[in-house]
Amino acid sequence: MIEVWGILNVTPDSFSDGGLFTDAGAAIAHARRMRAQGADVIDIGGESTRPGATPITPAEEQARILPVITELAREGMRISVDTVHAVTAQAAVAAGAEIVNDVTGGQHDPDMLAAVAATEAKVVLMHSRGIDVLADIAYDDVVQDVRAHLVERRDAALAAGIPLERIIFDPGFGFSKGADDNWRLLAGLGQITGLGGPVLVGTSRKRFLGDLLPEGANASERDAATAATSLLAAQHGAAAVRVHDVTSTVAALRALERTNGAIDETRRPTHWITRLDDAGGSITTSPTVRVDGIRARGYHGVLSEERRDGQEFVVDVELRGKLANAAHTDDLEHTVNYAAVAESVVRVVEGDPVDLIETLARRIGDACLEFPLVEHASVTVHKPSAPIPVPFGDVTVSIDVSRGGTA
Ligand code: PMM
Repeated sequence: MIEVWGILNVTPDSFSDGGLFTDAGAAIAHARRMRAQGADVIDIGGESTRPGATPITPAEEQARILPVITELAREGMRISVDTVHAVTAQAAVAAGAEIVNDVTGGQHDPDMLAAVAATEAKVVLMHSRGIDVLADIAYDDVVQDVRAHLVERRDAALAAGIPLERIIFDPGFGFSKGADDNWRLLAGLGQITGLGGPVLVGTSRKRFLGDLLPEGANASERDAATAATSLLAAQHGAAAVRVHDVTSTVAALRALERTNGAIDETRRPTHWITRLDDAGGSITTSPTVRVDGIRARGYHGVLSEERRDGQEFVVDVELRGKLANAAHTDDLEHTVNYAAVAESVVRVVEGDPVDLIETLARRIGDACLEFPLVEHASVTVHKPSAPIPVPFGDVTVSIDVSRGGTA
């Protein structure tokens, strides 16, 4: 399952939970609760990004969060520190934080990237146009703009000496984005993955989710919508989600996990994300190889003239199986050679005559399964010249054949 980061705002004024955990004891208790609910990481912030929140000094910020980080790290929790200040990041890492989550991607504090580079910590580079969540929200193409910005921040982080393995990307839902931008970004998340590192998604209780609820619903009523968008993010390739209510999102992600576990790997619809490439962080869908309109003359049919004169058969095949690696290796060995498939189909059509197109389709399916990486073949056989005494367009028979039997 993807990681769930539980949000712990040790602030008097965060937008949905401000003031709840300002006391270190209450904050620690809440973190323990989130861990019990299934949080993998606790993301601790001491300064609110809410519009109009009072800026605080790094010293005040540290006074709020360091005692909490120290205790939670002592208890073995994985901690991320949500800060835009380099000195706070350094102090938090020294206190046991393993991730620095900077909502400005290192742009607010010019010392941030170098400060992280000097530690072993990971860094979250989030897309925003500054700390002000309402700032400047015009985009040509929000997905491509966010992607380009994250590439630029990644390159700045690399130049500062942070290796790629320590970089996490975040498109910054709700930060300098209109409601439609957020939905577009969620739909286009697959284009943000593949930057070389995992993607974190934080939709939790954000204003755009309010669109889904009755007017006047408050921020804490957005948890079901958060669970839904976190699940969508997971399906689009996110490696982690950052949420306030851990229980609801963990349940949603477990539902996804159970469903995925129940589906034969290779029978997933191709638009499903099937693999998170640990090495590159890029996402690969399980490819489907199709060859349509393979033509060959055959002598199949129940009528004597069909057996005598033959006719044209047209075949479409769609192949699925262990083909995902090819997209990474660029090696023909890791997929199926469609020219060889087409030749094999022709051999079957030109081979021993049978009465029924069903039998022919089945034989073609079996021939496809002789290619070692192919596990499923969908075959459609067209018989456009079938002897039918009325005008008609086409006759087809389709069959699915899988290793271990016909589907
Ligand atoms: N959102 C908030 C704060 N920090 N950090 C990351 N990486 N991604 C986010 O989307 C994000 C963030 C907004 O405030 P909140 O702490 O109340 O959710």
